[in-house]
Amino acid sequence: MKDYFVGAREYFPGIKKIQFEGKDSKNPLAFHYYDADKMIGGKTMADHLRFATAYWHSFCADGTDPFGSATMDFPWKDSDPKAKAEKKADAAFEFITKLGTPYYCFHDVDASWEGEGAEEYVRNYHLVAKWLLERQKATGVKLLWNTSNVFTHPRYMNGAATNPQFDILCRSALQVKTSLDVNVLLGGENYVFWGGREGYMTLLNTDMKREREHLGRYLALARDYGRKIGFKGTFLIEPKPMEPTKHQYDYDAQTAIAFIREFGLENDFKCNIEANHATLAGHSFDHDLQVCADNGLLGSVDANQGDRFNGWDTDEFPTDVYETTRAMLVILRNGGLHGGGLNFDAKRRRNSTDPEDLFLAHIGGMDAFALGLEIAHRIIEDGKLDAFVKDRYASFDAGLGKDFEAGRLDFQQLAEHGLRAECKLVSGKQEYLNNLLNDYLFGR
Ligand code: XUL
Ligand code: CO
Repeated sequence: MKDYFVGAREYFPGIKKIQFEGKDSKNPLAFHYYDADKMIGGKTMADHLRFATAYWHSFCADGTDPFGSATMDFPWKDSDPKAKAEKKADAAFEFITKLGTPYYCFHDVDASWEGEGAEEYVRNYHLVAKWLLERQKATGVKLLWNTSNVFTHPRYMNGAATNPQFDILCRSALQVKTSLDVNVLLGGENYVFWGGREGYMTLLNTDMKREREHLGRYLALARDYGRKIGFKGTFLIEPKPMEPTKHQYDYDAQTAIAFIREFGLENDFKCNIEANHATLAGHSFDHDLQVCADNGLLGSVDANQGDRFNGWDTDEFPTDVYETTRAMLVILRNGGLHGGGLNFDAKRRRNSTDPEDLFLAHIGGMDAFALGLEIAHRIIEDGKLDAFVKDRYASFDAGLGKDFEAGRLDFQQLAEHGLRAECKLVSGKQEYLNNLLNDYLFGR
């Protein structure tokens, strides 16, 4: 990555390129654990973690919440939407290159703007895509994924691909098609569908079967279009159980995978797992990652964390090393993220208003995942945890247990063995394993 692209002006003055200074450094604007070039198990940290900056939280979310107005004073604000978009692109690339995430992600309307009507929307987006391409070429920053925001505009209040009005389904298809065109231009490695309004508020007004079939057909058609124009990456479905819609069709990883299989999309689609979406569904982050890994459908990750004391999507930066370690265990055992990455779908708190707070937030997230990577690697190398789990299933590695796994026994034979089965109580040893994990975390 080139040092940094500076547009017409510097948007984060006084902040230099963030360097790795090690764990003894007292400099908060430095990495203490993320050392991009450090080799871990044959790959650099950068290649393991494939970090991405999210355009929407970092350069668009101005601190507005349901109870208060904007708190962030973005120096790229401008009453002219075109000038604002161009300044925002400069600010974004300055930030990304100073921070050093190799990738970025965006929604159409994060980087561009709606304008007056559908044709202008398409024109604006192509113009912005040209600016983004120039900045990608100047810096070496790459596009992990883009997506279409088909949930904010009032026209999508009843959904996009699952809207009961065909016209609105088509209007959203225009956005997805344009985003795919832009993706191919920018060499995007994945394309995301998050169905924030694909679901229902009440069954009293909803034909769920028809809506899900529309979504399945729509995704297949988008896939066909993408392949036709040369998109070689992976399509990703990002599950979330609720918020904004009461009941979203891609509730969690298992539901999204069933959907992918039901509509024959498994050769082109995988999942983009977001930590705070998993917890909102009542699962741990590593649970949803493991479900995808077990199905060969772990595509990419939206790296964030929720607040354990409330039940919505707070999109905080990941700082909990216990969680990042458990996530990295799944990712390492999956052989890595392959074409995916760790995208910071996370926002600083609305009262973190200093420009440096945006850097500090990302540095914390990158360091937390770097630590998680190192610890998870150590756990796997050491082998104690894996050996424990393997041993727990030893009764399936020989004799009748092995025959059962190989499909050589019928149900009557299982029952016959049951007649003389020895049903010993074998401890699951969860407390021992929790303590072992703490030993790895705190280096004993
Ligand atoms: C919303 C969310 C989205 C998707 C992309 O909760 O996670 O930002 O990641 O649309
Ligand atoms: Co997300």
